[in-house]
Amino acid sequence: QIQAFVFDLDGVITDTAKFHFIAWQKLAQRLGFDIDHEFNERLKGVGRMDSLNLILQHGGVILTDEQKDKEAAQKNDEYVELIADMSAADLLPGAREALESVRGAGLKTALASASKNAPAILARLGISDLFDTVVDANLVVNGKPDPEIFLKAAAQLGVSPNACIGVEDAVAGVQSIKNAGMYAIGIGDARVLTRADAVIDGLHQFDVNRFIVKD
Ligand code: B16
Ligand code: MG
Repeated sequence: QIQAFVFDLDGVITDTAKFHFIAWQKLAQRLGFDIDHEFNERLKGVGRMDSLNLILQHGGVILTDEQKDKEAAQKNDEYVELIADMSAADLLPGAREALESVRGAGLKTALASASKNAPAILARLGISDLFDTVVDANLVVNGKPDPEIFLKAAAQLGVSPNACIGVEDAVAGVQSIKNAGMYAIGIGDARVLTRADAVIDGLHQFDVNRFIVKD
């Protein structure tokens, strides 16, 4: 019996990837190289420091740990400035309706995001009150595909993982859900999200009744 849904943020509820891209591109250019949109795809769902390491590798640049901390902080300052202008207009189609339908069916909702900025983004989008609990990167040690973030969300909800459904757009995110022992809904291309139990184009196609059994 399904009791809760655990949602990823970027690519599911809103598109922050475009803001991350602008800030990462600035960082790359400071260091003398470029990143493109295709490369940006590899950063989706990947935490801040792991993303920085992938970018540095891509540009063939080696930095000390101290320099990395400084660059990551500057990137985040720029990113925070970009997301300050976000509003409900930045919700992806069907996102609010999906959250409301889950709650309307008497189920719990959680957010599982690799972003340390997740609570601030929910506030900007005006949907903080639609989540029973939020697990962001500040609360976990291991990034996706490790199951830690989804398991922590289930624990905070007080629900067994096998009574949860996870919703993710990234390959590593779907793996994290499956590693946690949950049913996985993928958002995107079924040929890419091969481990997902079901794949839809976006939350505008989400129908809670398709995934729960009513008694
Ligand atoms: P921050 P998600 C992820 O969000 C993004 O997809 C990823 O590109 C980003 O690097 C990561 O959050 C960390 O974000 O720098 O704000 O802590 O998809 O897990 O919601
Ligand atoms: Mg995502």
